[in-house]
Amino acid sequence: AKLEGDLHQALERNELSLHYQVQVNHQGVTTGVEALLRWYHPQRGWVSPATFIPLAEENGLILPIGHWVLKLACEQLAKWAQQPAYAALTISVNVSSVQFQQPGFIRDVESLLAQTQAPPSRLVLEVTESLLMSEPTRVRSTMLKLRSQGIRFALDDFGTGYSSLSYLKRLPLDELKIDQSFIRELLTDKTDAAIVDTTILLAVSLGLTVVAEGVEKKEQFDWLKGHGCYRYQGYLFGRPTPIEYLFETY
Ligand code: G
Ligand code: G
Ligand code: MN
Ligand code: NA
Repeated sequence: AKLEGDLHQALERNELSLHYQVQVNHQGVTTGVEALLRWYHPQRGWVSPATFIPLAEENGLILPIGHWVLKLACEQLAKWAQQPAYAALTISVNVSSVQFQQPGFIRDVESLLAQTQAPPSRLVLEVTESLLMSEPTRVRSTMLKLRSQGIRFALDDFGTGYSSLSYLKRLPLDELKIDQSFIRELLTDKTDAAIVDTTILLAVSLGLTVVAEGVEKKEQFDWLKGHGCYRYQGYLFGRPTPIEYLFETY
């Protein structure tokens, strides 16, 4: 309960920050970044979003926090749009189901894009299988409205939730992110290799971009390249990093 109380003040006290992790293509060239929230607590040090996001979802703080993350990402996209070397980069933002399903979500995203002048086609919203399950008809309609503005959607942590292939058919998805738990032992575990291989084939034949997460070794990168995956994210290419150091760390 103490941690929850502190979370109320975290935003005002500037304890939250946004780190970015690069996504690369098969040549290792950066195509975009994923925004990852970080909380530096004055006494506890770094608190993982895996700990505080569930609390924030329960007490509603995910709404102002999620808004703040989206605002920062849009401001960054607007800055990059002015610089030819960065203008094509995308920013992927994790969107909680609670945030996505609030009645004002479409309006909020639209007004942030308008205020910041961020190019909508560079914004990727990462949603999870649990969101798609919750209220498929309404979720689909929200996705279609946002997509008509050019915003793209990625299905995050693919394969770890209650995946139903019917979502892939009915929802306007652009990207599928293979969860890092399948990548970790890809080279030694035949089941993981079969799952990843099949997921890539499925995604490609549906016209979706596949992103492999948690790529840490050159050998995993080579295997994935050889099996038709064209986007990668993981420590091999870069750790989540403050924006100032993003393009200087490797
Ligand atoms: O960055 P890290 O691996 O510690 O993230 C842990 C979890 O927190 C991941 O599931 C990630 O999707 C989630 N997460 C990170 N940043 C955000 C954010 O800005 N919003 C939401 N809703 N989840 C986030
Ligand atoms: O659930 P989501 O995919 O949004 O969470 C991404 C999480 O994975 C972040 O917390 C990020 O810090 C972590 N991550 C990113 N790359 C790697 C990696 O190569 N190895 C491991 N173990 N974790 C990673
Ligand atoms: Mn994610
Ligand atoms: Na993920």
